[in-house]
Amino acid sequence: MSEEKIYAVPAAIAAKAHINAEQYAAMYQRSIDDPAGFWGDQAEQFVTWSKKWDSVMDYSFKADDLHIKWFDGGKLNVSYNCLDRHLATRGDQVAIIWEGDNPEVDRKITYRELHEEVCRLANVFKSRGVKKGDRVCIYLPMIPEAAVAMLACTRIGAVHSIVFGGFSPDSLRDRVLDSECKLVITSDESVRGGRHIPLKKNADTAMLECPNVETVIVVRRTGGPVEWIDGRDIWYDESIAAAATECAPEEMDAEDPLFILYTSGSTGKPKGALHSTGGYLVYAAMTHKYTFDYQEGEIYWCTADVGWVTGHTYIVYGPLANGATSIMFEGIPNYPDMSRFWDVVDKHQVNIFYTAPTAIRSLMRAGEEPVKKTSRQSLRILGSVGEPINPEAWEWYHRVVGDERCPIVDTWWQTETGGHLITPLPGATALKPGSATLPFFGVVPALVDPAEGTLIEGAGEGALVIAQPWPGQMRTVYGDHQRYVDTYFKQYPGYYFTGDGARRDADGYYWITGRIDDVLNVSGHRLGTAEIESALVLHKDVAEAAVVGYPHDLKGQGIYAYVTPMAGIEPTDALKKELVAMVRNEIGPIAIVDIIQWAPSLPKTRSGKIMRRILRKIAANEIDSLGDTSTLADPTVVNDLIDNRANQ
Ligand code: 6R9
Repeated sequence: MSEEKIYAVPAAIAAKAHINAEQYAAMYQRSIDDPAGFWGDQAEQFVTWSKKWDSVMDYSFKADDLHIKWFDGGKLNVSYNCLDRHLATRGDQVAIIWEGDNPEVDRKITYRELHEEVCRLANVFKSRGVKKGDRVCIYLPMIPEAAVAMLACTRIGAVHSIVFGGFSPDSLRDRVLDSECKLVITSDESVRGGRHIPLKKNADTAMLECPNVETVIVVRRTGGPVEWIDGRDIWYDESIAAAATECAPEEMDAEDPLFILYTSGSTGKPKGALHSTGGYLVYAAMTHKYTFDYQEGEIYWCTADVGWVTGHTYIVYGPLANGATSIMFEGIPNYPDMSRFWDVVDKHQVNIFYTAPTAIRSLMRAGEEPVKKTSRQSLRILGSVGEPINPEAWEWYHRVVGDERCPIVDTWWQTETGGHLITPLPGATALKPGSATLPFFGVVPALVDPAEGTLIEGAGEGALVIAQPWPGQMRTVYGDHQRYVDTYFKQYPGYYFTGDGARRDADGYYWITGRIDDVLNVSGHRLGTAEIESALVLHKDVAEAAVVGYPHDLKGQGIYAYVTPMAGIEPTDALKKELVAMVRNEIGPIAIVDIIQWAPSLPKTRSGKIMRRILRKIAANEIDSLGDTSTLADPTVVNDLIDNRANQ
């Protein structure tokens, strides 16, 4: 049993770690007993404030009085903390190493250079009428200009909303409209695995229905062809060249909004998770330092995209607040070959490496040779994020990539949480493969019996909730506070509901079992079943659709769609292809339906609710454990679905 396996903290790691096991225990205890004292100290240590806060925390998790405030009354600027305050001591240190898709192309940007470019772009934003509180959409590939744009927003107090470059024009449009962005920054094209993707063209299509966007700034990435709208479109390089190199940082309140990031939920369209300034920055910096045991001068590499929360917190804000050197990688793990990650590790002498289980699993398939032929001696700490890491992948990562020398930090957290909530600390926590282990400072996880709503004490399994606030927590759903309350604070009164299930073992270690709501996690990307269903029913031949996840070797979860065609429509393979293309076009290339099963009808309760529990079981081929089907309006529907199960 993998659970029996325990990896002690390696002596070499413990010797110089920021936090050892005793320190973790003592600090954790204080963070719970005296949260205001604890967080006040952390806020002093990690962030430079232009004015100290009046109160450390003020909150209520009660649905009818929901509010969460951290460091209220405090004033700060995020770009000042990530740039200006480092200039005197590390102006010439590299802040960002950019590794291009092409292995021969890279670029190093010092803190001083980054500071200057951020100021220039902030001045361009201002000249285009962007003011404090305005929203700016960033639709860029993994190029340094993405980090520059984020920091330039924070410089002037604008709120950024990054849309992942893999999202379709429709997804981009919906997000730009929802947050009423007035400026969009994009590039001519993006490059991944040698392929060019026309970002500006996507943006142009989206902008046809975004009348409030006054300016589109275009970064020249490839020099590929673009269409141009005079007056609206401006080139990034030309405009920053003409801008002044100084821009005073806007003084922001701790609770002023910092960014919006759209994320999928159980129902409806993706929601804009809104993070605020002070608490988020404290939490980003602190978790970056302690979870990765980041030591001064180390080279740190998180392979995520800035379009996801991991890229926000652990490529840009956390590392730069701590004055680290952060790698930004434009490419993919298997281009030009399966050694790419490890070649980059050797090339830049990476010490801390943070990636997703889906990448590990796909590399594992190619065998050990592409890894073992590289040195990787610089590596000290490995990290995992995005989905549960299966023990086999964990062991391979540990043995083959880390040569059994590097602790793996399996970090459980969410877009909503801003930073790590359950994670080992390299110098403090003995590891169990597949477990995210123990809570970070100030985090109080609890398990609730989903049927009874009662708390589970000791070892057990249930819905994972959090009992106390932490500074990095999202504050609201942009433009829809009620949705925030309803989604996270209604189901289990007094708790933040994560949407995940978890098991706690006898040592108090947490094992995340995955989403227990209608959110899929496909290759670490979050997708709502409702979004995919809406895309499917847009097709004129589709009457109804129900989407569930099923276990997939590489992706973690695959997308399984039950589709009911319109009366008289012949269900064909050609129609299946059209539907797959339809979803991809509506949402983007991350949404590829793996399996479509034609369903003459769907299993529904008498009140018309689709019983997804049953659909999940059929998709997972667990037909022996369907559970109670007696509440179905027509139980025979289930037999038909089982008999016609699509081949996997
Ligand atoms: C950071 C991020 C959040 C969901 C989360 C959970 C899953 C993330 C995990 C993990 C098990 C881990 N998840 N990390 N599950 N172990 N270490 O991924 O944010 O895109 O919002 O996804 O991802 O299900 O609820 P986000």
